[in-house]
Amino acid sequence: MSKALDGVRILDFTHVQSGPTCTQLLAWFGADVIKVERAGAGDITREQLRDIPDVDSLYFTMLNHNKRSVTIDTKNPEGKQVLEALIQKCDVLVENFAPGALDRMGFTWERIQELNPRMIVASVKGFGPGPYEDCKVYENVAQCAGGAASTTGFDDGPPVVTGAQIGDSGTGLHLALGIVTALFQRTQTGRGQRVLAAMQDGVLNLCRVKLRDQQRLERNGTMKEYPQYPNGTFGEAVPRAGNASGGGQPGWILKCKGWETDPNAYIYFITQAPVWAKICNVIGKEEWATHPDYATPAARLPHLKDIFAEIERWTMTKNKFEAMQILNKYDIPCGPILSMKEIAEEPSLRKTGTIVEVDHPTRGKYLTVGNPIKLSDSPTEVKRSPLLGEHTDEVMAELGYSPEQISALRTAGAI
Ligand code: CAO
Repeated sequence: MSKALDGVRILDFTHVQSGPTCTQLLAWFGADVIKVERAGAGDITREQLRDIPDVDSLYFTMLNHNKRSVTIDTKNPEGKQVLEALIQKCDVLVENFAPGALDRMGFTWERIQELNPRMIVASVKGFGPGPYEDCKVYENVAQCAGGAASTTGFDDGPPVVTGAQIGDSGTGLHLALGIVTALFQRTQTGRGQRVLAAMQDGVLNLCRVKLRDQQRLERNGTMKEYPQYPNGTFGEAVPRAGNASGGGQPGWILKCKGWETDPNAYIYFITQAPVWAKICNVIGKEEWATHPDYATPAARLPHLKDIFAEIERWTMTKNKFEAMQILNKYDIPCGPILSMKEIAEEPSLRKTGTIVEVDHPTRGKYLTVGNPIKLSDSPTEVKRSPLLGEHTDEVMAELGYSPEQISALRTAGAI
């Protein structure tokens, strides 16, 4: 069966997490992704957080499926020529080097345009143009600069970063959308273009609702769905809202049976307005369905703390899956707090290909997250990540180099 991006060739000059997330998605959609790495070392994540000595780490393998790996020294003059040949052959160059690194290598936008005017050059950087544009950035820096950390955590504690890699993988997703959009526009214009996804911008995009709240706070001085109302005070900026749902339907994380020993024996419970009477019935507080202090969403807002305490008295009598089963019968929105162990073992995620077992020649079998985006006409087959330089000869031959030339370039240290 054909793939959505069949025929698209990507020169993958990415490393660590943000860029590789993007090119892995493109590979899953069918693009031929040629990862260019430094000879001898490769992407630094190959050796980071290793769980098996001398074997590509899970950090690397889980971000580089379905790609080919070639090693080129792009600072060697002959290596540069090989890269030039690749630029002429590819549709997209994706990179997430520190600001200016590609230019220092000699591959400015102008030079790339000369080599291939149809080339799309897609970059992840920490910041867009401005005071911080020259800074190197990692995940948590982006979470802090993009508004996630200041709005995450509890009011009486410090800012908190989230486990979801919204700075790296989130920006990789943004970049992938930019690339396919630019490819689409190229079908009309015939021209390439530059695509930039700054990590600060990507995180802020995901924190959009918090900028909404900043303006609501400035206008009204309060926000009734936040736990600070009516239990505390608001300052000038959007506060940390703990586990409040942040939407129009109040929610909170509640203890379930076993919470004393199991750190994940919790459920997220939403007091959705249309099912309020059912919630009252389930927890044995039938009188709240008509009581003037509890009957309407507006009346409930000042009492949310007490309401969740009462619901928790009920959830603590059930384990999180029992509670979910009972609440689902009444269409009450809720969700168990699932541990990574529970997710890894969940059969339905294996069935859909969201969790996949992959075999690797040096590491053996391991689990990975498959393609979270399912296309009905372009199914994803997750293939193991490449060994360092595994495809150098193959790609060089495709570029037209003879075995003798390949051997000479290898001796010169260019590949
Ligand atoms: N051959 C020769 N040289 C190569 C090469 C190759 N195949 N591939 C890379 N290099 C060189 C680059 O040219 C660069 O050299 P110069 O500094 O002399 O110009 C050098 O390797 C390293 O590049 P770098 O500065 O990007 O790497 P770093 O480890 O110091 O920084 C990071 C890493 C992530 C902080 C930085 O790349 C960055 O800020 N990237 C943009 C934001 C980003 O993507 N961050 C997310 C990372 S995931 O958490």
